[in-house]
Amino acid sequence: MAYEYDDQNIFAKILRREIPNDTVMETDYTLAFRDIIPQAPEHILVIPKGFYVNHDHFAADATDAEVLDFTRVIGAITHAIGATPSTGGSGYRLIANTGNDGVQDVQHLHFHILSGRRLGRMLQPV
Ligand code: DGP
Repeated sequence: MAYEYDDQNIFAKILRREIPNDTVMETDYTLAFRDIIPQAPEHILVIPKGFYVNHDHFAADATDAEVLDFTRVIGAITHAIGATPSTGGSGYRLIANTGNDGVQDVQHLHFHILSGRRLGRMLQPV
């Protein structure tokens, strides 16, 4: 089943500048901004500017340039906030909630970058 992108989702409105955002990094293909309800000292959302519902959609349909840029922006941010273990950082977590079971609230692909405190185990064993 093909994905249908709803251009009324909140991140589409942020991309159109209808809603303000606290931008962390922006490129031709990618926007990163602070989450409105932070769950860690650093809680940043990274979204492609293209209209992709989730990572599956993005992986299938995005151009190589979009995929490369999105991946590099995430890497640049984790470095910029001092979270990367290779530079002495304490680490971080990437989350991409997807679909119903993944409890994805906003239907535009986004990765959460969470950092700045010990985050605990992600899930409890079944
Ligand atoms: P998810 O459940 O993975 O779809 O996460 C959606 C996230 O989006 C959630 O952590 C809160 C955040 N969010 C929702 N509305 C806004 C908004 O208007 N601005 C910003 N910056 N973040 C938002």
